[in-house]
Formats: sequence, C-alpha cells, structure tokens
Amino acid sequence: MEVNCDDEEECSGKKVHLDEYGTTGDMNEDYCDEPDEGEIPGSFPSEKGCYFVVEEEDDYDANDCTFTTVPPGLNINEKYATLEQRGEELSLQTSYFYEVLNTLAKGSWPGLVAGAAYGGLTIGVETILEFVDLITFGQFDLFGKFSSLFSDDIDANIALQEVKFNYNYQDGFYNGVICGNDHYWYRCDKDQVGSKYWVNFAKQVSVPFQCYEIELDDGGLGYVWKEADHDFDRDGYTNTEGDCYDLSFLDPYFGCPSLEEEYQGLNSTELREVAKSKCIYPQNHFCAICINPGAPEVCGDKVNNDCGGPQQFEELTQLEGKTSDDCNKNQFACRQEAPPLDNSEDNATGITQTNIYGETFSWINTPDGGYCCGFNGIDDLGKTAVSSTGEGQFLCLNKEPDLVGHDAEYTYESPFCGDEWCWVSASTGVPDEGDHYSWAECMKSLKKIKRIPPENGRFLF
Ligand SMILES: [Ca+2]
Ligand SMILES: [Ca+2]
Ligand SMILES: [Ca+2]
Repeated sequence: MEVNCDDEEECSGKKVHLDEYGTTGDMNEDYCDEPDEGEIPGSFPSEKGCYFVVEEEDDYDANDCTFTTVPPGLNINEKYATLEQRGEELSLQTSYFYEVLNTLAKGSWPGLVAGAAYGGLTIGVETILEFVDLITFGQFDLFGKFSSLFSDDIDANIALQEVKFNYNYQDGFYNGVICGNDHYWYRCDKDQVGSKYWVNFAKQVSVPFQCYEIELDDGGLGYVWKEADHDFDRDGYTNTEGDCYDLSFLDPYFGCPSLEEEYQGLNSTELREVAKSKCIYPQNHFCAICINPGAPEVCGDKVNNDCGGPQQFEELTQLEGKTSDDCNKNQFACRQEAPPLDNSEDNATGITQTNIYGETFSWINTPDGGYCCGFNGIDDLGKTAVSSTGEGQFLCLNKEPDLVGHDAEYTYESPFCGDEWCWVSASTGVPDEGDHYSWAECMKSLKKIKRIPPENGRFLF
C-alpha cells in the first residue's frame, strides 16, 4: 500500500486503492529510507502469512516503510476497510464456521439414523464430538498485534493501522486478492470468475471463496472474492445449494473417496463432476461427499442420499420424499433406473438410482403402489401381487433353480425380470406348470435364509 499521511487523524481519513502486489522482487526498496529487516520482508513467502507492505510517502524525504503478515483468508475486496477491520471480519467468519461444524456434529449422522455399525465399530454422538474437538482453531494474531512491526518508521506504522483501503487496479481492471494457504496472494480476475479458492481456516475446516465479477460505482468492472457457504465435504454443493449432509469428518475412516489438491481453482460444476466421478454406489452411500442433490437415491439404507434431488432441499432424514428410501415405494431404485424428468419433452431422465445391494430387482405396479420383488431376499419368494394394469396375479420368483425348483433350462417369459428376480404371471409363466397351486406349502418348508451383506458390516441387513 502506498499512502501519504503523517498522523492518526490524517491517516484514518485516507482511502486508497492498493497499487500493487507481487513478490518481494517487485518492491522498489529505493523508495524506503535505509531499508532494514524491519521495513522490507526478508524470506519469501513468510512462514507466518501473507506479507502486507506499506510505503508512507514523504514529499521532502525518503519514504517510511513497514510490513506485517496476515493470515490465510484475509480478503481484500471492493470495500474500504483497515487491515484490522479485515482481520476482525475474518475472525467472525472463522467463529461462524466453528459454530456450523459443532451444530452439524451434534446433528444426525447417517450411520446413527440407520442404526448401522461399520465393521464392528459403532459410532456414537460422543465419538463424533471427539472428532470435532480435535480441530485446532488457530488464534488469529493479526499483525501479531503489531509485534511483527519491527520498523521504527512511525508514520508507516500509523498508516498500516489507520488507512482504509480496497483492492488494486491491474491490467485495466480492479482485482481483489485473498491470502492463500501457502501465504501467497491469490487474485480474482476476469479469468477466474466462478472458480473457488479454498482457504484452510483450521485443521479439517476448509472454506471456499468464489470469484465474482461486480460493477463498480464508477462503471468499471471489478473482480472480488466472496466467501461461499460451507462445503466441508467438497462435493461441490453448499448447504444453500441443497446439500443435506456436509459433515465429512467420518469420511476418511470409512474408506470414502476424497479430493486432494485437485479441487483448488475449480468452479462448482467442475468440482461436482470430479467428486461424483469418485463416488461408487452403493458402497459409498454413507459418505458425505457422495450425499448431495446430484447423487442417486440408494433405497434401503435409511438415508436420503440424494437430498430429494436437484432443487428439492429435503433433509437427510426425510425418507419419504421425492425419491423414497423404501425400495417397495421406489421402482427406479428397485430396478436401478433413472426416473423421467418432470415436464421433460425429450424423454430426458434424472439420476439413475440404486439400492443397497446394487442389484436390479423386479418391480410391479399394484393398486396400492407397487412392490420390489427380491429386495427382501428369500422372504419375497412366492409373494403374490395383483398388477394394477389388469394383467392379473403375479408371483415373485428367483431364477436360481435350487430355490424355485424348476428346470435349469427354463427361462421366465416376463417383462418384469431383474438380475435374479422376476414377477412371473401366475396364469401363464409359472415354471413347473401344474405345481404352482402348491407354492404356499412349498414356501413354508423353505428354510429362512438371511441375505449376506455385500460387504461385511457395511450394510444394514
Ligand atoms: Ca454432501
Ligand atoms: Ca437412501
Ligand atoms: Ca431421496
């Protein structure tokens, strides 16, 4: 910052644009009087934060210089503010996100909702809070409360504390900057619009700032970082964009996918694509990064995996929403299909849904809704249902000869078949024709067999 003011009153009345930012090599030390280590930054970048340098210009003498370091997340935008005011704003933001995290941690976690145990490890609320307690929130010591002001150039120090400034002017535009995690300044400019820079406020607490174009009072164009809402799991959806589950602390403990540094600088669309490409369903159905409005509903896990879908804004625990978690009420998840989009004219479909077994079951529409043949395993074998479209009664059967007892070469003639299960017309398609009246008796003799979970302990059943 370059400014000319000589006392508190004069300095506090000043409003200046920053005129430059760059590396120490960009500084013209000749402007400072007898520059020493207190006036000019030494090693670059600083281990403490981003450098902020002041030259207080004197008409009659060499300029006074000083500098300090500021923490990651300190944002220099279009508003005129002192450095200390910016520090206070950052501190407020940090407190806000800490509160959000605590609230999230005390809220419902999918595993608790589902009553599930992960690989023998049962996780309770206390455990989640322990994870949160592990967060170390750094105390902001902006300017080290001036302890890092080694300079004895009084005028420059006063300027540093009192002058209001906003962002700078480069390449024909006003460009805001934010202090980055690596203690370099990051510029928001016309090439960066829409991209997000993630600031690590604290351990496990990373918050996106998004680059926006704004029109200035003087008609010029400005570019400014604005703090976006929280997206702790980095799935590209903030909670205001409909993400119903953003607490990602437990993701690493359960083999959930995560993004490395590749998320920096992406816009929301790109970030969503990257995150989505890493999620495998149904395996990652409880992962925060895999639960959002762009995710598939996974029926049967007692979690609203898709938050209802785009623009639905349902809660994580809302199971009977737009896309039901009950496989017997959700033909698309039962059959692993995509529902048609509302008001679509070109047969466009929504997101392909699935179920906790990742298997295509057999669906039938009935007068009171429908039923997903096979989801309940052997319990479904021999279940009957009447089609709501006038095709009569159907039986739920499995293709496995040992279970059903039909000829191995027999193939069902049914439009309803899934991978292993079929709704078969009771009047036309029953195997072992002639015996089907004894189905009920046959079923009673079958030993009840529980389904084997797809992964040990990972699922409910
Ligand atoms: Ca999420
Ligand atoms: Ca679900
Ligand atoms: Ca749902």
